Amino acid sequence: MTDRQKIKNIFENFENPASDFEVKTLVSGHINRTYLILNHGRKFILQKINTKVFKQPEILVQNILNISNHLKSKNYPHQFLKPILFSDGKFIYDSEWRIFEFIENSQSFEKAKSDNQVFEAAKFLSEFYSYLNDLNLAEIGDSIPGFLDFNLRYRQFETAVKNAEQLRIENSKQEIEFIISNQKFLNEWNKISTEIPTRIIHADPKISNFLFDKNSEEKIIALIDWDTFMCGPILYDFGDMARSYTNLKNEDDPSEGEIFSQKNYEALKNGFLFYLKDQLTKTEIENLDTAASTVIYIQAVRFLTDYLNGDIYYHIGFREQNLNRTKNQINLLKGLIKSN
Ligand code: GN1
Ligand code: MG
Repeated sequence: MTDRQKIKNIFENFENPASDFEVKTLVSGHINRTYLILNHGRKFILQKINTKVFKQPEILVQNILNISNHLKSKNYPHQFLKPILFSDGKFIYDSEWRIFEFIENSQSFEKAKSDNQVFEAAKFLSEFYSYLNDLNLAEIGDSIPGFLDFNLRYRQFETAVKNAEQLRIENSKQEIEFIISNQKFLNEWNKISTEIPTRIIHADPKISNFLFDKNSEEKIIALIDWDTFMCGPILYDFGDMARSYTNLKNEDDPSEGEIFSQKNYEALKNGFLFYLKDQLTKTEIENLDTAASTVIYIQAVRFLTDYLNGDIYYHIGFREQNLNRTKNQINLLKGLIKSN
């Protein structure tokens, strides 16, 4: 059954059965499929969860509910995700569909626009965490087992190199060599990882996961994409923000040239520490740079692994996209290293 037919079924079983709904495909994210639905003057976000990646969608839904209930109980001052029940009283339809209220009057950005914008996004996340710091870790399930296991990521890369088709190996020879000869980033992380505490983390705080006021490039109204909430090192989130906010090029732009923004990196640190300064441990604060370089390195490993595996994980729009994404991460990592 196509997505469109499925969506028709979903809406026929929804609140007041709808004959007049409009479906728009939204280009967002590399994993799930996202649709905007216009129905009786109301707007919804309907998503098909990629169950190859999120093998137990009920965990992710429970995490979202526990977090939104916690924020509600603490009068969190911003908007947050509100899942909607299907007519059978469940939050997941047919094991893989879920629906949210649409957050109106917003816009999002694929790439950071300015250091002020970076500061605001990092500060917004920092504030968000200050509201979660008394939420029990037991409330949050593991949405993707192994997601934060960087050693596993490296082993998956090694396996992919062994099994890849020759042409893909040849096309990515330089990138494979870069990953193999720069394992120091993984080793540095391994040295600190036992010393850093486990916290509740978003695990995907890239700039496109913040909704901004539609008339402002700096006023944030909500943090979205809560699927990867899990327990882990908050330094992962810092590293992923560094990966996203300091990149002056698109994530799949492989070209050489100025790519790393030091100004954005400083703004990120200031914003991130805004509400968290007194809550983080000394090891966490001293290892922001380690986190940035390791997370960029691991993202390069992940894109390259997927390229070698024949593009089975990330959606691609053209054949070499995962290789281009790998090159972009490697260039960004080189930029970060040069500036520090
Ligand atoms: C994926 O699907 P999306 O765009 O939200 C990925 C992240 C990567 C990101 C790179 C579950 O996120 O880990 O950092 O792409 N999500 C998953 O842009 O693997
Ligand atoms: Mg995501």
